[in-house]
Amino acid sequence: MAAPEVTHLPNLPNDVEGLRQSIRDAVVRVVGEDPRQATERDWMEALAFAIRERMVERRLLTRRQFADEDVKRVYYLSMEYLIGRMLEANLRNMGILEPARQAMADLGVNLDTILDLEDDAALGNGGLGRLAACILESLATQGYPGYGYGIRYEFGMFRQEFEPYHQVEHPDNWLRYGNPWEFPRSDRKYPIHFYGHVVEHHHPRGETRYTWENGEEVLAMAYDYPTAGYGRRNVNNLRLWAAKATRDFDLRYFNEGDYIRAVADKAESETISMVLYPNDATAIGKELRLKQEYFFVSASLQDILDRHLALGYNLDALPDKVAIQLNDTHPAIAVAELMRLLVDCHELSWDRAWDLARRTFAYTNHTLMPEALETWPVELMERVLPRHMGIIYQINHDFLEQVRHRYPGDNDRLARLSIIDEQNGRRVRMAHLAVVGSHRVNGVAALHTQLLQETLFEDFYNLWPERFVNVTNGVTPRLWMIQANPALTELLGQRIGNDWQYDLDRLRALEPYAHDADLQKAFLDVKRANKVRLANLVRERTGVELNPDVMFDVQIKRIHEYKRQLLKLLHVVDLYRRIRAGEDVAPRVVLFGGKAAPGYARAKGIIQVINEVADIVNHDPAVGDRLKCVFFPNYEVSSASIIIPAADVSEQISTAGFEASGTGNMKLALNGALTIGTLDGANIEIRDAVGEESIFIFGMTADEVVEHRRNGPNPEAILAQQPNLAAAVEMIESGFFTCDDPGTHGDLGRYLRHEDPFFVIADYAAYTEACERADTLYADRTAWAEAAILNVARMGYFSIDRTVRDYANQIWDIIPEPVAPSRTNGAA
Ligand code: CJB
Repeated sequence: MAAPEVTHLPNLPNDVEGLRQSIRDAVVRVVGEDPRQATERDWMEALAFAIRERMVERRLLTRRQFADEDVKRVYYLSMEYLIGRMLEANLRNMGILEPARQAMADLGVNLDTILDLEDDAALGNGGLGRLAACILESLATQGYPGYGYGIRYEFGMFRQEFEPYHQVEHPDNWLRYGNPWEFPRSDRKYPIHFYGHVVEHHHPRGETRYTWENGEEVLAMAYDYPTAGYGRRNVNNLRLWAAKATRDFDLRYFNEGDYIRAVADKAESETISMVLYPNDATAIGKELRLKQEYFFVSASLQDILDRHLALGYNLDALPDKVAIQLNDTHPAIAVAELMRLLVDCHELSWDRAWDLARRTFAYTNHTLMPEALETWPVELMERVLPRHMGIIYQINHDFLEQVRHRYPGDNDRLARLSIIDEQNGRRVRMAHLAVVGSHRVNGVAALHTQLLQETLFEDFYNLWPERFVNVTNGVTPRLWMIQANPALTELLGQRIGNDWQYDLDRLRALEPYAHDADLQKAFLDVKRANKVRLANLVRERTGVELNPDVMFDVQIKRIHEYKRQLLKLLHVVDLYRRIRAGEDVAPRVVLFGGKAAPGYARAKGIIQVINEVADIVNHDPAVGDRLKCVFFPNYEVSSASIIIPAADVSEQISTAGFEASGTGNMKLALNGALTIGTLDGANIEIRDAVGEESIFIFGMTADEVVEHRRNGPNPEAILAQQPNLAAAVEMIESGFFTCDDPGTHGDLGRYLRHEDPFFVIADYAAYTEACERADTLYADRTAWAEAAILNVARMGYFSIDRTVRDYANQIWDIIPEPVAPSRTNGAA
């Protein structure tokens, strides 16, 4: 037993005086600057250090309690965490935002200015990465023992600029000034192996054993990011891995005498964690990507097993003490890696290891898009991860035996189910590996889960129906309401108190006041103030003036054909033409935001044409305030929190059957925007929750989309019957909006007229009709306010806290373990 003074944890004060002291000390002791000369950035760092020492204190208390209570832990494996800024979120969740504001003011520093200096941590592409960040925040908030694992990319999501119309990508050097939130753990390093070959060792009376020899080794080093729960003392941890060259590496190469090459090779081996691939819902297929996936999975599993054993559990207890969630197929190689660790390193029998692995893993699917389904050429897998290829063959062999017994003679079914796709040049289907190796598989919205069962995983569903569950996505109200929308938070507090912050269903208490004229007025005033805030930001970023008294119609999300930014753009062009023709149209601001994958030419073309249209529309004196079109540059978490509270209308207009869930739809609706949407993803559940009168549904259903495709779509015939739409397409393709080469958009015209793979043309009439319904309601301010208030009141289901409880109960079998106040040595 260590002496009490060794095991004692500090107990830092959280009042204004205590914080002021810590911050002032940190300027000197950590930042190394004289408080008389400290810059705003120095104060920002000092503040971050003062918070992080308090966070780590609670982190250690949380960890002690979890160890004492023998809890089961969940580990979330994700290639992406789209966190955004951390300073304000940490201050809020630690419950010290207001004392810190005062402490900073006492030191002569304005907290809001400081908050604005921080770069976003953008270690993700879009919905999938943001969901992961919301889940971690909720795990801590609800007191669940839950940990994230991922990659500490040196360069996150690229910064988007327009030059002048097309997207140009700039590197996101988010770590250039260091990062006060991370704890580098130089003692937490694991070797990660690539290439080489496998040697078989035959034992006369036992199983054959395998060793993986030669090849290259990189080290994965841990960086910890404490994650604080809101209104609780629990602080969990996000552990991100960075690649470091091994010492061996140094010796081997440096001794050969080519010093410069040796240094270059060392740097090369560290590129594994260098950059996030900026692709959303498309498989990348590059060797480096496979290495990234294996790198973080192997390090995480080694760490999980180490902790499990260090806590004194044996390996047979793994599924009782550990749940591992695979966030999409990116970490699916974990199934083979855990088998390797258990069988090759811990010498368990194959069957025992397989039973443990399957009961430990669960897999979330986030998309049905075929191009997103990762498959790796067998040849590549054999070269990079030879042992894993052997393990996958063995898993597949055992699995197909099972199928053969269940469906004798059904070879087509075997081929469809096999983990190896023999049709397309022999590839490993990572989604199949994930399903076979998991005890639960979930989709992220009711429709998505249903479609998974009926299409992508139909054969698996028939085999193991009990494995499939739905867990509809959610969003954290801490970021997406309390932080993003302080004015509405305040209003809610005055009317219904603050219980909704912990239990979002309590928003329902607002329902009886939806007709209340005072509330309606206050609600509309809040919305207007948020629109002014956004208009200021838009002016600063783009120079465009927006009138806060017209409808703000917002489509913010990754640029994808299936998300149909082109549908919205055709509407803009249609309105513009009608305004020029002297028609009276309801005024609106249309705001787009989102990034295109750098290699996705069609998506980049969509950005370009939106910017070109915007430029003409916004400068045409005949238009004035009746129509403005803005492409907000570099859409990211921090700008989302300004845009979302200002939206009147939320565009959720994907081709039905393609958007797995959407979460932007939830954030916007929670902030009082009314949705114009298709019956796709979670829009269906949003409609069920808010009621038909608070949402504008339009367009083909997922079944109708399938039917329409089967019948052979004919966009030209539709165009012939819709003169407004035809005129809009013509205007674009004729070069009306391009200043240089009028032929630029001919291709886009051909695409819409002859291909239209996502049925923009087929859904256009229904879409504009839905927009008109929205215009009519918007013109009636009372009716609009009532619908929007009801919308907010009924969004409780879409809290990430409900999502996380669904995972905990249906999949992970874990329970909350709130950190007891007494454990905090009396700290508040
Ligand atoms: N999603 O963001 C991504 N990236 C992918 O590679 C695949 C799917 C999105 O995940 C979100 C969270 O589940 C969903 O809401 C969204 O519909 C889906 O496109």
